[in-house]
Amino acid sequence: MPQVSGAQEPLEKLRQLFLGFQIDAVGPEAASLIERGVAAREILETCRGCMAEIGKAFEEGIYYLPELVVAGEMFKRVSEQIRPALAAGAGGGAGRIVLGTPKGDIHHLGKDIFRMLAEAAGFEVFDLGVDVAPHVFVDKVAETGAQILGMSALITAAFDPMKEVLRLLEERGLRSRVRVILGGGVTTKDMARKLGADAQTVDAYEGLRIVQSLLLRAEVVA
Ligand code: B12
Repeated sequence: MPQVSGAQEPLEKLRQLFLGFQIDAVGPEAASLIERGVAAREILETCRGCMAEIGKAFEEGIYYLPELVVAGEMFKRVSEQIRPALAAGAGGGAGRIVLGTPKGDIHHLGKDIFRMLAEAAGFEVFDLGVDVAPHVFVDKVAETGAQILGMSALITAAFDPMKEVLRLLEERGLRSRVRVILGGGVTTKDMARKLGADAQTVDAYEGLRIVQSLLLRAEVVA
């Protein structure tokens, strides 16, 4: 079971509330941390770490689906509090991103975080939601002329649909004009390479940096 300690540094209290499933307390605590100047990124990382611990306990049969559901709700409440801090600096015209969670997977919290950050950095994001069929991703890339396609995967069942997206992009002659980035807890650099994606990350901030640099490189090549 996740360990809850007695330490009290700023983020430790949030961690304890999260791991203690204090659903009504996590939002206010996140708001208070923001007010005290703690970076949104640190708050996010703390909660993501808690989610991973809860996920591990689920895997080990210590927790069940209801705990995952509550964890998802707690993360949503924290996100709502830090949204204004993430959205600071919104601009426009940075580029277009098609984003979604592939077929078979309904997790969306991490995808939503990446979307918030990308929009804040001036990207136009076409968020297709969850359980998205391969051809829907590809149609949207064709329709919008997006330079980036982002897919978020939290379960291994999403691998085959992602592979199919890459195959369809090739088949329809779109692969050379769109950069593909994978994110989400279950993705790895190795699997991204095997699928033929351009990049992978489990950190939304790093994802944003990668997307910006992929676009710069695309401009140089064009
Ligand atoms: C919350 C949760 C749920 C919630 C989801 C709530 C929601 N609205 O999204 C609910 C209860 C619905 C759920 C359901 C299930 N879940 Co679940 N879930 C989790 C849990 C605990 C947290 C996931 C999460 O939101 N993490 C927090 C976010 C912020 O992290 P993240 O997604 O990695 O995102 C970050 C980065 O990766 C990045 N990012 C994310 N996407 C993208 C995209 C791009 C383009 C970029 C650049 C960056 C980026 O940005 C984020 C911030 O840095 C994980 C455990 C874990 N270790 O993650 C299990 C976990 C993912 N679930 C799991 C399972 C098995 C299931 C179920 C099958 C359970 C069941 N028996 O029904 C179902 C799946 C149903 C389906 N078809 O999808 C397994 C998957 C195992 C596997 N390898 O396949 C996990 C790993 C738990 C485990 N250890 O067993 N789950």
